[in-house]
Order: sequence, then C-alpha cells, then structure tokens
Amino acid sequence: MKITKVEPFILHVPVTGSQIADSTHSITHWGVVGARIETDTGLSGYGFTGTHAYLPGDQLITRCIETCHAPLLVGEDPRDIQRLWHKLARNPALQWIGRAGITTLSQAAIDVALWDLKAKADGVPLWKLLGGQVREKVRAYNTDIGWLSIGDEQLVTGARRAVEQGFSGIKIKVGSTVERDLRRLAAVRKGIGPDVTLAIDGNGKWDLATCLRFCRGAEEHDVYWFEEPLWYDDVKGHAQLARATRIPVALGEQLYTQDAFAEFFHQQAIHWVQPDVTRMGGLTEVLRVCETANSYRLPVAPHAGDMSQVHVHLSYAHPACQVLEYIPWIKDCFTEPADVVDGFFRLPQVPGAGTTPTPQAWERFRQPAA
Ligand code: 0YR
Ligand code: MG
Repeated sequence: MKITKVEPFILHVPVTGSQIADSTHSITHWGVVGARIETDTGLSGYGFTGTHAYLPGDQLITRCIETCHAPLLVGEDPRDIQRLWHKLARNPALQWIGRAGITTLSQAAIDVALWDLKAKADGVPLWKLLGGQVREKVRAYNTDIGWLSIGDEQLVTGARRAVEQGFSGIKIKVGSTVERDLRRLAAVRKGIGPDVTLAIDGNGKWDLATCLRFCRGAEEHDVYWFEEPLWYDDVKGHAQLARATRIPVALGEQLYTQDAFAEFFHQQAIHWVQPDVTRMGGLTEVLRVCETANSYRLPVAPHAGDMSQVHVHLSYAHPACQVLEYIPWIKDCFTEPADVVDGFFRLPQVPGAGTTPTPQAWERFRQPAA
C-alpha cells in the first residue's frame, strides 16, 4: 500500500446559535482543517485539526501540509504510522522553524488520516485497532450549554435541559469576573442538584491571585475540575493552585508535546489530563501522554478539538480515559457522527477513525485551501 496524493482541505462549520464565547475567544464557526490521503489501493484516509475558522490562519496550515509534509509522504506505506510520525517531527527543515504550532497542527491532521487509513484497511473502527473496547460506555459531559456568552437565566435552563436529556456531567465557562462567575456557578449547581458533575473552564484567562479568590468561593459547589485556570504553560502557577485548593486542576488542550505534559506531571500541577489529537501532532503523540497519565494513575479527559470524532475511539480503547467532552457543532459533517445517547457516546461501528466527511458537508462548508 502506497500513498499517491495528499490533498489539504478546509471546512468552516457554524457553531450553535451563530456565536459563542469563552473568556478569551468569541467565534462563529469551527474550522475543520486537514488532509485527505489517497493510496494506490483506492482507499482514502481523512484527518483534521480544529481551529477558530480564521481563513488566513487555516491556509497557513493547509499550505504547510501541501508544501512541507506532503512531499515526505508520497510513495510511503501509510501503515508505517510510527515511522512516518518521526519522519515528519524530525524533519530538520521544519524543526528549525516550528517545533510547535502550525507544523504540529498540520502533522496532527496527517497522523489522524494515517490512523483512519490503517483502520479502514483492516476493516475495523479505530478503537478495535487500538486494542479493543476497555469500557462498556464512554460518559459524555456537555460543554455547549455553558458558554460565557449565555445569560444567567438561560445558563441554568440550558443546564437543566441537558440533564433532562440524560447528561450526567456539564461544564460551564468562567473567567469574566469572580463575582459574576461565582453567582452563575451557584445558580447552576442549585439548578441541576448534587448528582451531576459540574466542571468549570477558565481558558487561561486569570492570574493566580484571582484563581485563589475564585476557588475560595467555588469549593462549596462541588466543582469536578477547574480547567485551564492559568496561562497554559505556567507549570509553577498550576502547582501552587493545586496545592492551595480542594478543586482538581485540569489542563492540556493548549499543549503541543508530551514533554510539556511531563513537566506538569512531574510538578504535581495537574489532576485531569486533557490532551487533544488535533493539537499534539496526532493520536500517536496523545497515546504517549495517555500512557504516562496511566503510569501516574491520573485520569484523562480528552479535549474536543476534534469535537470527539476521533477521541471517542481513544476513550473506548484506553484505560486512562474517564469522560469525554461533547460539543455537537461538526458531528453531522461525518459519515458516523459522534452521537450521545442517554449521556453516553455511542460505540463507533464504521471502519476508520470517524473522520470521513459526508458529500453534503464537503459541498456546504468547503473553503479555498491555500
Ligand atoms: C472556544 N473546551 C474549550 C473553544 C473550547 C474552547 O474558544 O475553542 O472554549 O475548545 O476550552 O474545553
Ligand atoms: Mg477547555
């Protein structure tokens, strides 16, 4: 089996309710930016990274795929995933200009496309290729009801509706003002009762003093985790916060390498591990982080940069994965959507990684790539 062509693509898909915001970003679309890898067998693999759908930025990614990665792939056996990962990651030409960033995001798309191809070639869903089903069901938590742009009343109504639909976990955004966010947290906890897990996500906005003040008021509301309380790379700050509060610290969606995670493990600055195949140079690197998390006996909750299309396979197959984020923006663009039924992700059945777009999505959402 040989790679004959690597074709980049960009899809821009609208978010729920035309616009959402967290503490640092406000967006109208999710970017599905990736590659179709064609082979001499007629099989194609699809992989993508996730973006905020800024077209000039997305075109830097597709350009990197097309001009930097693709020439190293054509003629290769796509099933040599580990070898090809190192070939791309250790490409001296790219290593000099980008050990993290656009080069990593584009490598993520390639790596996932290779896993998709390998699973399709074997005729199995990816979770089977990863070693088989280790848990009966993957629990979903709903983030789409908790945006900072949602008003206080609507926030509580939406949270309750999610619980009625079967979700046993939700996450709400924080990072506006301590007073407003504590008020919203208390109202949501009151609205959903004590039995639903309630996580919060700061998206790296606050400093340590603000986080400490917030946590003092938040602890009584049984917070499942505080995600990205501080700036993404601040190991020391997260370690200090983790020591100072009873609320578990979650992070990882902005980390590019296993080495970045290693520092957080080593400094006891992390309780919930949140790697993302769309940021970390693909599933290959995320698997390394999952193995390390497991060795520290820390739970993994993959971040949904792929909107859980790929992570659902990982979560069914890896023992460290405990719970998975649900945001429904792009799922219907794929031949097998990452659907949630009664609060749990359905076990994928279709061969591949869940990354094959439907012709309709291709038609409706495609943007010019590079
Ligand atoms: C919107 N999930 C997240 C979105 C989301 C972000 O900026 O990208 O909120 O990825 O933090 O946990
Ligand atoms: Mg987050």
